[in-house]
Amino acid sequence: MQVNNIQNRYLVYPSQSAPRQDVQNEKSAAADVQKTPYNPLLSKYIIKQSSQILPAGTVNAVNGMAGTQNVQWKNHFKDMLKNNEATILGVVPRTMNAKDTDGNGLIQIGEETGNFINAIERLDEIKDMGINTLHILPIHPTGKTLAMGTAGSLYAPDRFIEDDGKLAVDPNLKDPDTEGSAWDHFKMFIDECHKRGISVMLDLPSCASLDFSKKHPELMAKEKDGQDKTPQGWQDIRMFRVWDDEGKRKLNPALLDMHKKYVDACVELGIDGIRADVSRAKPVEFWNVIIPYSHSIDPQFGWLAESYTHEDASPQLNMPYDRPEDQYRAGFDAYYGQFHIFNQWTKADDLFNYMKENIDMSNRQKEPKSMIGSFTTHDDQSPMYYGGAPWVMFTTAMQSTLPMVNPYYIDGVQTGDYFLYPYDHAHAPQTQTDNNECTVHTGRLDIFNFSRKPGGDFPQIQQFIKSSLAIRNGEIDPKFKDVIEHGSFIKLETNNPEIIAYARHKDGKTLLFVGNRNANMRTSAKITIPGFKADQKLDNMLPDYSQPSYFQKGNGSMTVDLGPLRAHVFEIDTPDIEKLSNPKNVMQQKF
Ligand SMILES: [Ca+2]
Repeated sequence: MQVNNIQNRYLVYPSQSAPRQDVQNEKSAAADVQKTPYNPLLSKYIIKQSSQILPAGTVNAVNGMAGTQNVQWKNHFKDMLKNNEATILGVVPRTMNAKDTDGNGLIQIGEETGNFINAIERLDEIKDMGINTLHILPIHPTGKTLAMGTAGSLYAPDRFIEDDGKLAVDPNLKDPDTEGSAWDHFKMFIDECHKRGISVMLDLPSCASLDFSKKHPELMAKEKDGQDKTPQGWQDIRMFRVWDDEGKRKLNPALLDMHKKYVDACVELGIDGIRADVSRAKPVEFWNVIIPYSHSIDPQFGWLAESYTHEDASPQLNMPYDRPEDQYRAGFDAYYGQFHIFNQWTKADDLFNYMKENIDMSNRQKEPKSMIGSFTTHDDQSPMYYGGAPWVMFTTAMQSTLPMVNPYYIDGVQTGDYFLYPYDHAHAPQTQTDNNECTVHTGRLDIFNFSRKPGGDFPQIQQFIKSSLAIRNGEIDPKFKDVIEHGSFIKLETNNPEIIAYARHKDGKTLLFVGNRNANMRTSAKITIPGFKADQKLDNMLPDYSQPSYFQKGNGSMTVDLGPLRAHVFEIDTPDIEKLSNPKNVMQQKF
């Protein structure tokens, strides 16, 4: 589709927004579809109207409410995080299964936005990929003042809970063709996840919208000059006042009360845990109250901190420094970590040093802790920019076999979405907010508008993820699950820092990972593998991609010549590899 055509037919582009060649080359399939001007409000109205003339049986995605009422589910999410057992997909219900029939990226007249009912259609595919946990990005009604995008940022909630104590759910997420409220539909969605063995983690925004702050001044932080406290770069949100008296370390009781009610409302819906957005925006004292409170209601309620690392903590204006270890001590089961900067780790030791630091940190805690494989989140640009599908496959093979890591994807990455939106910064005549600009963070998942379903043109990535997670999930050999989740992590010495090689070992079973970190060139190395035999049979458990690799086996070592970004996982027969390795290369998370 030509960007210029879009400009003429739908949208008024700002003059500085030059059409990009890559956008012009994408998606031309919609050229024949009749176009109508973009108008999200009218779109909603028409969808609603059309539902009234269609027979209900043809439009209900699930068989009414009755089908979801007797779901047997026992939350075990905290244990999943402790045991590195979660495989997570981050999803945005507003776009998750949106039907952008004309392919212009936006949902407009006659098209269907994502909602909780049509999202159910995607759960079987997600389960089939090997995912057992959804990270659901915020689902609250969005603030409309100084808003970002025509739908409002997911992280600028207008309210968190309703007057009746129920979780506040964005009415846009209600399917107009299915009976019940948006809350009912969320409950149906959660039940459908549980039916498939998928746990549900909800995203708790760290700040509130401007509209919220006006309604709840008692909850909001002020600068010394009386101005609202606003995180740098985010005009649409305001920060909470966490202290009543910071000197005496007395927390704001109204804010604690609101968050307890939030936990209650989550448990009522059957939600299994919370992802705390910018967890450092609240002090450990705060989490020391809220997390134990959640466990008093549901001992298996799991907590993931959006926290990175001590050294890297950017001194962002108005945000305290990041302290992942404090977050662990405060009760979080897992944190984000630094894999999103893996593109800057050009040497294998960068990875090994980082893993050692984290395993040591977990071992200092009272119970095991974990990370997520945050190679790409909604805050990061698509990993496709770093090396296309092979990059995603390479990092998939790694995060499927690393210790202390729960694999993580943001929706769209599994099929290679570049997160380019043709309407990027365009001016829309109609909006649900006070903003007519279709704000997008270019190259990142759209969280500001009613946009298309995430996804790209590389289904082979999803197949690779499925094969890779199948090793981890124990589908190829049930013992591999235990090796990957609980086994030792053995760094293997090589004579080339671009080759990443490690073994995972438990109870006599060994998995070997060998990969070429270089995105552009073949790389060779000799890898020392204690206990390895020259007659070892090598069957790569991962699908082929990129260029072929070559292996020359010897006793105690292997010489490899690997294609760019090529990763391999083998089972090898080295029952004594731990004993034969240099002890400083053997790392073990304590359980
Ligand atoms: Ca469209």
